[in-house]
Amino acid sequence: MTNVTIVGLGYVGLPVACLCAVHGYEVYGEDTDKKKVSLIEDGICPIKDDYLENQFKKVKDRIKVTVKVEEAIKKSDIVIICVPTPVDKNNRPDLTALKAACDSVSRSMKEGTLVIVESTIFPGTTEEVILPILKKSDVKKFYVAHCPERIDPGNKNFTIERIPRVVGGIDKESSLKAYEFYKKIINASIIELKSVKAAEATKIMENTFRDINIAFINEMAKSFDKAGIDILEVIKGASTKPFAFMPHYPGAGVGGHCIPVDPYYLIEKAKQSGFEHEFLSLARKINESMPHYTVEIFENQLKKLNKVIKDAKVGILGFAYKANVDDTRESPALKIIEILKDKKAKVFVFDPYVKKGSNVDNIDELMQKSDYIILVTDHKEFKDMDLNKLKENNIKIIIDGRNCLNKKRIKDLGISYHGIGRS
Ligand code: SAJ
Repeated sequence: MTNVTIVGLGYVGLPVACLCAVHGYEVYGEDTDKKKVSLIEDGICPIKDDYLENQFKKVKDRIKVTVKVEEAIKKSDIVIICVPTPVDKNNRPDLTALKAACDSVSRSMKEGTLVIVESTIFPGTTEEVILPILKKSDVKKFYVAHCPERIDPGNKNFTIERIPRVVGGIDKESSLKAYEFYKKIINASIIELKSVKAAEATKIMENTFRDINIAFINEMAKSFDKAGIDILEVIKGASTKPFAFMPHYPGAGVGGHCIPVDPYYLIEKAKQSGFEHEFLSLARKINESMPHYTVEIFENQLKKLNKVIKDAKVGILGFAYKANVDDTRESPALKIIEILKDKKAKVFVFDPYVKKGSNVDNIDELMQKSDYIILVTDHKEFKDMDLNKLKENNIKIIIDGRNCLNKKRIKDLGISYHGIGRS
């Protein structure tokens, strides 16, 4: 029986642990969040995601989380590191968790262990940071590869086993061992790249590609708003081109643990080798401006009603960073709420997926307490809401931060509507 230890049981590690268990591996898991560990011990999936909860139910008794991580690593042939790699307040890569995980591995791995890192890292991290720590081990031979995670939380089509992967090893044997492992658990193509750096750069490039495209459409939205052009119409038009156009959508901001973070991993690393990523940095600036832009639109609408933002009762629909998930990391809602509070508005928040972020119990209560609404997350519950309730609760302005509501219906109800590049 091949033993696998997964270090980090979050949005990435837990799906990997379930997948390994489904494929018959003896699975050990560890997470520094003891609340998460005790939920898993009690057979409760700590992450709200239909697919993952389903998978977890099938294998929950086969993921051992009580064993100390170093005891587990001692018994494991494969160790997969899936810890967070965020940025600090200056947008510099924070590898604290990764280094701690590597320390545990170097203290306890056995001969011939295959160490795989799935966490997103900048090109050079494996050779410059991870290897020096692992080499502190007295083990003579071990293997190291990078296989960047490609989890898309909430995506029902591309579940983990259906997403193609790339692997790159510190040497040919490491790369081959990682390739063979993923071939066993993933039902999609596995590509071996020629170097571990190429694998590190792949993930950074694919997510930076997404960030600049979102920045592009956010800038177009700001421009079209001035020109009175509905950007959704234009995206619909451009999308009829069967090649060379890829639709992205403007919004109240760019959140999550990937897109707003990964570009900085490259920007900061490139700076060390004397290269300034002007374009990537500008794209980040544009995307980070969207929460402010959303509040600015709201204030402009208030002015038209001769109202001011001080003491305005504003309902925020959505706290999560994207639709139909409970993850709030880097969520634009956090920034929008902060700006509104700085301007002395009274803020009510409701998110059906994030009870702890809500200060009212349901959408009805939010509408009763608010005079104005800013939709930040396009959860299906909000897209399907009964718009008549806006009228019944005398909502005067709705800012549609995801351009997901029926603009005409809202205007016909005599309510001021403004989206992002859509009015
Ligand atoms: N967003 C926009 N406009 C868009 C797309 C997204 O404003 O056109 C915003 C979302 O509202 C959210 C943020 O950007 O706040 C990130 O959205 P996302 O759809 O990129 O969701 P993530 O962060 O879960 O991204 C993951 C990524 N997957 C991995 O890193 C393995 C990303 O590479 C995928 O492209 C993305 O899922 C996906 O396609 O759904």
